[in-house]
Amino acid sequence: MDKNVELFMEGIIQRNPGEKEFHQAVQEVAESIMPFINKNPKYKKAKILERIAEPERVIMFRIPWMDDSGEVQINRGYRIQMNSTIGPYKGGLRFHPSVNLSILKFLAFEQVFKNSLTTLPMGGGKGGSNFDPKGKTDNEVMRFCQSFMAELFRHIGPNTDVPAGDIGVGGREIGFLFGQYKKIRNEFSGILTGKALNWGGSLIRPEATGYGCVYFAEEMMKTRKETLKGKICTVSGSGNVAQYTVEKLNQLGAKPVTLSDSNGMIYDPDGIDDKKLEYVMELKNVRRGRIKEYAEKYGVTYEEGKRPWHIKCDMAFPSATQNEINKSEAKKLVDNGCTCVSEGANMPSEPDAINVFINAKILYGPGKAANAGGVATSGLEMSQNSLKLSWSREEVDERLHNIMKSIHSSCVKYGKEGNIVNYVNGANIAGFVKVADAMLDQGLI
Ligand code: NDP
Ligand code: 2IT
Repeated sequence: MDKNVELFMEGIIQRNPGEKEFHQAVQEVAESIMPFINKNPKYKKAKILERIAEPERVIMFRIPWMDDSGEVQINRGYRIQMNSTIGPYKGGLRFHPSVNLSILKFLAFEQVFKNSLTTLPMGGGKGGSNFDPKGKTDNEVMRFCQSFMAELFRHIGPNTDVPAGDIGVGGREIGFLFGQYKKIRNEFSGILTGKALNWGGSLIRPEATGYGCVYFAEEMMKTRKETLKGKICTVSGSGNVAQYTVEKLNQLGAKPVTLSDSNGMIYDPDGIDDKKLEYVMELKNVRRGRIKEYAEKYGVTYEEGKRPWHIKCDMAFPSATQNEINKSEAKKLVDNGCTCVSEGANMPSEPDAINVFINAKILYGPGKAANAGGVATSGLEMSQNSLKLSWSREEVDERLHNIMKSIHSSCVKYGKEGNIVNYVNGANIAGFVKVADAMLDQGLI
């Protein structure tokens, strides 16, 4: 490791003990940025990298609520307000039992660079709780969301901090959270994105992360004069991002063949077509069942406890969670002929896996670039809320598509190495420059 990165990481590890996901995310960025900073001493002198890795504010709070049997439950809530230099804090809320400070700080840190790449005026934040929505009734989820917002409301606002969904937070949860905010503040304003259409939401926001991730893959493939037509694609997860990744892959003539959840994966060599996707959406979004049922319904393979990376494919779309591709899985993908990985999830590839992709010179689009379509469309939802207007499906989709093309161009601008593009360096440097320059403009903040 570069000596400067090593010294910098020593400080990070000392100040943030035990936060391994946060260390991982910061180190990846530091490795990309350090050579750039060394060539541009103004950033070094102002200690921008050190400042950018320190959250502006961390909020942690108690969430007491009562379950259906009358028992008191206590969860922990968080909001990491990481950086507001180029706009209000913006980023999702995650409800998952694994949620802790390290995971939310890594996500908030990534969000700063991602939001900068979108071209829209959004700072970075992330929040959530160790609450597990699985197996809870709608009433329990509602009471939890109300208690969560009973504290969060004082820290957010349309010009301060605008949360949205992430793992475990979809339309249902955003509805309960919005209702509670409106009641406490007596104010109808765009304090969350991912709202339903009839109370301030935007068309295409549910689709945006998956669609954007496929648009990004399309741009990467164009650099090698390739299209998605006929490409066999592995997809992990089966939630919001995975579902709309599959939908867009089908629209572009590719063939998605896998999906997964935390219990296992299904492999459907004939392809997960629109009809089967409709079944998945009903299974996951309405019945909230397990992906195993897909295998039973369509008579295909189900592998308990497995992830899909051993299945032969041309392109891979990790869309479940962090660190879901390790080094040997990355090798397997490359050995099987996979030439493109576009990350719908945040930090799904372990550092060793990323090295495998980069060394093999395949097209590797890191999450902060490839999945930025979700937050970008949240930005479009905020614009529509401010204008008190709603744009058509076509208009939002076209804006999303153009933003993904522009993110791709920024990655090429900053990541070109000879005749290949290092999208990791490209995304990190492009995301950094905009925020760093704004921090220089605004003085010691
Ligand atoms: P959902 O909650 O809709 O779906 C998550 C999916 O991933 C589920 O299938 C879930 O399985 C699986 N999963 C979650 N945690 C794990 C785990 N620890 N191990 C194995 N499988 C797991 O979330 P999203 O689709 O919204 O989010 C997926 C990823 O995309 C996350 O990394 C998120 O940060 C990222 N992302 C989301 C955006 C958005 O707009 N929603 C925007 C940008 C990135 P199970 O049901 O069994 O838990
Ligand atoms: O990781 C992400 O970019 C999100 N979960 C979406 C954030 C948002 O504000 O739409």
